Amino acid sequence: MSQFNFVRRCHNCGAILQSDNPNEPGYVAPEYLGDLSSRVVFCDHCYEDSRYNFAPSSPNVDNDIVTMLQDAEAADALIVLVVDIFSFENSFIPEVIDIIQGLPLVVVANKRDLMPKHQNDEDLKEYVAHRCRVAKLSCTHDDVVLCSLTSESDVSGIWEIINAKRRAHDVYVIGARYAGKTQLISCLLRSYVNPTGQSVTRVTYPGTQISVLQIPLDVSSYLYDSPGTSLSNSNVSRVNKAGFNRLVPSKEVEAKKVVMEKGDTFFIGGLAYVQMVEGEKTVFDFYASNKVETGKCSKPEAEAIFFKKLNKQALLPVPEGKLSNSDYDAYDIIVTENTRRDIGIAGLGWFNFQGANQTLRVYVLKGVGVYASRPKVAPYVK
Ligand SMILES: Nc1nc2c(ncn2[C@@H]2O[C@H](COP(=O)(O)OP(=O)(O)OP(=O)(O)O)[C@@H](O)[C@H]2O)c(=O)[nH]1
Ligand SMILES: [Mg+2]
Repeated sequence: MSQFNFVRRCHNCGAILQSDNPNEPGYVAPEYLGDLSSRVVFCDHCYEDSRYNFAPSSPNVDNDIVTMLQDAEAADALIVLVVDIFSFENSFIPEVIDIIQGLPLVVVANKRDLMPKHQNDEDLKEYVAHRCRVAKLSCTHDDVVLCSLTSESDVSGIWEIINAKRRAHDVYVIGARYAGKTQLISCLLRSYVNPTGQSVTRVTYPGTQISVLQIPLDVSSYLYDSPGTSLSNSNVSRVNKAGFNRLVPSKEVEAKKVVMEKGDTFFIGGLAYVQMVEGEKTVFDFYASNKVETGKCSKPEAEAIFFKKLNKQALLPVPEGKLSNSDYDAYDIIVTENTRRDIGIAGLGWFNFQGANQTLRVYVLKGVGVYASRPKVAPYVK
């Protein structure tokens, strides 16, 4: 009679696991191919990606934006990268980074108002610069401007930095959707003095279909805005309008204390759940919009309970459609550092905790980015 054997595959990329050739897809050390009953197994390649702070998946990028940035590169232009400081860690796009890597850079870290007030601004700037460096952008603390942009914001300081850094070259304002580029441009225009006879116009960028605002800076250089790059690997692209309004914080985020022991599971809306697979009892500070519903479950059938709640819309926000665990990716994050650490989920929020050899299994909707990092916000001490 024919025999059917279970074929073991990498939980992330699906490659068939093998221990024969480290240079071929699906390689894992032989000891990991033993008992698979209690572990999610990654091939070495996928394991390295999640272990060393690389986003498991990057957002898609439009060819027109690539064309525009190739022009920026040829013109040795200044790049003004706008990021939403609440969640930007998974928004870097390797294809974009490759092009802008060698160009002068200003990072406008926007939405400071959503971060806890007690957090030191200089440390936040250093965190943003560090995350840019993790993404392979050359960036220091001094390249980062922290701001909250309302219609009344005074951005004359940002103009000064732009003018000092652009060395009479063009300027391109780029960033992910929803980061605040339009808000920045409208603030910049309020304190803009036009030194030329040319007007500020909306043009179709040469060689592309994209419509950009062209702001003359002198007779031969311009500042261009650009359409936001995709947030395809963020939870914000997985929910409807009502879900989006829950997910995006409307005020300063506050830490919610979550105590977890081995075997506990924490539900985050219907978008993610996190299990403590290994480790001693740990207090986690969880930062997210206060409209995201959460819950802790200590039962072994926590996963089934999550999907029951999810499909009854009892955990908001929920992604659309009827979902099962095959719609979620799982990452085992093994914390080897014994310092404070963050584990974050794109567009949703992050946990801060004292590292102590925990293993956390993070389940997110397929393709949603997860990251591990030094802390963005220090714990509040009274
Ligand atoms: N809390 C807060 N919200 C902000 C801030 N700046 C912008 N926003 C809000 O963020 C949202 C997105 O801002 P936009 O300026 O439209 O962002 P964008 O980068 O132009 O987005 P796209 O055009 O989609 O690429 C809007 O609802 C703004 O009101 C800020 O400093 N703090
Ligand atoms: Mg815009």
